[in-house]
Amino acid sequence: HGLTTALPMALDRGEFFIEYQPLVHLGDGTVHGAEALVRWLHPQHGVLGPDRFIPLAEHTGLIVPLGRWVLEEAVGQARAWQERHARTGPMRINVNLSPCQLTHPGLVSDTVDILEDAGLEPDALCLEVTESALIGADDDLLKPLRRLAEMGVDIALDDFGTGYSNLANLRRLPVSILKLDRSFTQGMQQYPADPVDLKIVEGIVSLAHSLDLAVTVEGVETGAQAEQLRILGCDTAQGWYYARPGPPDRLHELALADA
Ligand code: G
Ligand code: G
Ligand code: MN
Ligand code: NA
Repeated sequence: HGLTTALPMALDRGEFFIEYQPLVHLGDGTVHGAEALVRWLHPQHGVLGPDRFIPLAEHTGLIVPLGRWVLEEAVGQARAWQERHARTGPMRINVNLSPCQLTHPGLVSDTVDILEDAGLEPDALCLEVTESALIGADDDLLKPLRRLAEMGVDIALDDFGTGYSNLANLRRLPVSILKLDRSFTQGMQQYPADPVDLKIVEGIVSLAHSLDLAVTVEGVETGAQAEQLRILGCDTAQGWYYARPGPPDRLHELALADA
């Protein structure tokens, strides 16, 4: 596969870049932070999304150095935003982790080093792990996440509701945020929303809050969705209704518009 062999060189050549999508408070619409989403500016194929190369990077092991680069870049960016927004409060940064990064022994020490080098407090960082990566996770797999959580790093369960995780299992995971999968948001398309979808989201939010977990919703595309999810008690939201993923200065402008 051509893309697979080009991947390691792409990292050396600086062909990867990050777009940031804001996360907003559903209550007042102010910017809470951003999710880092990696892209590859391929010299022949143009911009490639993560779905095109993350699976290849996972297969070849390049995901470890690539993931470390993303973390370093995103944490540095979060620190730069914080310096420019001292008045508007801390800017938080969400970074996706692959299952392969969870089993890599350097995860905790790399993360600690990156935060220290940038001068960012651990509680400004949120690591997103998919529900499926943690299904049936044993203690060895959870140990590094638990260490990070003890330091103050938030762990979010990404794409929540698409896997088969036992809800009781949530108590065992060092997770502080549920990111409700986009499919639930789609159920809020019409107003009023489908009553069954409403009941399901209501149940998830109530369970999450009773376990002290915050709820983020993904894929919000309309004001009606935002409003219904706010009434259901969801805490933060992300989606095209607020902003598409974009360059770091775009987030700076959005945050300034709040202030
Ligand atoms: O960028 P886009 O909106 O197309 O994201 C598609 C998927 O790629 C998302 O599920 C997201 O979690 C994943 N993704 C984006 N950036 C990264 C990254 O830096 N590391 C990993 N492991 N996944 C990422
Ligand atoms: O980590 P995760 O797989 O959730 O990554 C988010 C993905 O969702 C990215 O591919 C991002 O571009 C995409 N996305 C973000 N906001 C929206 C939205 O409002 N609608 C849709 N359809 N996709 C979105
Ligand atoms: Mn994500
Ligand atoms: Na997601």
